[in-house]
Amino acid sequence: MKKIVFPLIALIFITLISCKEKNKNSLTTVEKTEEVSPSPISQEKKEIIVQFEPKSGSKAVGKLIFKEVDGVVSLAAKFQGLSPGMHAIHIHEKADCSSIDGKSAGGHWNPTFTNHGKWGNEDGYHKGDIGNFNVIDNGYGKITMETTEWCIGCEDDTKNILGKAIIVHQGTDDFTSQPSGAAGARIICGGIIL
Ligand SMILES: [Cu+2]
Ligand SMILES: [Zn+2]
Repeated sequence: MKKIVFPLIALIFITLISCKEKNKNSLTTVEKTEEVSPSPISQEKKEIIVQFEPKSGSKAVGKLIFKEVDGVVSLAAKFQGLSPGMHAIHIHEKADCSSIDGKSAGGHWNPTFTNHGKWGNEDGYHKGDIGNFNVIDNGYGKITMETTEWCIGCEDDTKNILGKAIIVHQGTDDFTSQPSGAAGARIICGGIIL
């Protein structure tokens, strides 16, 4: 009898421990899933963080946030590793930054089929013509903007910036050259995607 009872107790003991372990594991899995799952709140708040990749051999980095509140879209961007001076920044047609020179993003986003120009110009400007921003000697630059002419994910194709790309250029936008302001190489690119 003793011979059978001992292994039986041992078996029950092992089963109990492994059950506890299993519970522990499933608990941690649940916690982890909660942490990594994309938050639906960011969509309600209509906020997009654009992640950039350097293009055309540059080493520039940057981060840009779009937010929409009560029909007003704001943009706030910071860049690092750019050459000092004025750099053009635009919204281009496609959230495709795959090519080495960034040209996969297409031309300026121009849903109203107008001329390229300075934002607000009476002779026309593209909905993607954000403009220029200054980069100081240490390679840092930033730009902010607010407009009611954009939206994040609305039905109006002349306003919806989703699925487009942000491009920063090596040169300055002269606001007159067609179709893109003669701003030179594309040195940083990021898709406007959720
Ligand atoms: Cu551009
Ligand atoms: Zn343009």
